[in-house]
Amino acid sequence: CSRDVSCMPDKPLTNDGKKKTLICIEGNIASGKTTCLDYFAKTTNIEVLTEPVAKWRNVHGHNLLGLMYQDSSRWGITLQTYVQLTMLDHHTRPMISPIRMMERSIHSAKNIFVENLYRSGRMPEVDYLVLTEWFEWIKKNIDVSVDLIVYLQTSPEICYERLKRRCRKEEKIIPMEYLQAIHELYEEWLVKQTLFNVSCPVLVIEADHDLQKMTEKYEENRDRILTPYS
Ligand code: DGT
Repeated sequence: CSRDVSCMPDKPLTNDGKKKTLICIEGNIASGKTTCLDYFAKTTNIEVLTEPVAKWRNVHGHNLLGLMYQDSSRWGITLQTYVQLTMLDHHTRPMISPIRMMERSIHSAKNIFVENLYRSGRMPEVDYLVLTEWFEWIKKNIDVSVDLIVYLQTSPEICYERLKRRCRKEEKIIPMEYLQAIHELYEEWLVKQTLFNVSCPVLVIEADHDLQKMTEKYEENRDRILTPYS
């Protein structure tokens, strides 16, 4: 997520003059992002924004997420255009607390999901180029910067098991290969950092464990995540 910061207005300040902070929780489908956000929402005075997935499932009566899973070559560009809009809405929404935690970001929508559609041959080059131009324009002209990425690192096999268990109807047709491809892109982007520029620190948390152990992990990492910004 490289960006030209020189022309960007500073992030708004809180009443006591502190800079506002955005932390994004990233990870594969069913990696446990919601559980992580729930934990921090319950135990701290920060604001939490979950992924706008409900909107993607009901665009004036159309289930865009479902359409994309049924026929990604046809509906990929439509979903990604809408995801980009809803993510931009989240990034630019006025902050009411000094720290905001957000599920995924406009950056993963583009760097992971659009990239995957394109690489797998399910998005034509021209759709990819138009989305890329939009994305670059947004980064240059609107502050969508992130202060910290928390990457919940899972194995695709565990995500597949969790996905089957939670039984979201649109996701029934997701094959293991899709989770593997998303996993590889996340690793390239956030761990190897060979895919796109990462312009903020990344904290990697192993997230294959059960709920109890994950809660302990969030407790252990709590200061590392929040203290620099408190
Ligand atoms: P969690 O708590 O880690 O299990 O995550 P969820 O279930 O709250 O959210 P997640 O990551 O599974 O995303 C919801 C659905 O939306 C899932 O089927 C993946 C899909 N999705 C999210 N962002 C994008 C995107 O930018 N493009 C595409 N094609 N699908 C996306």
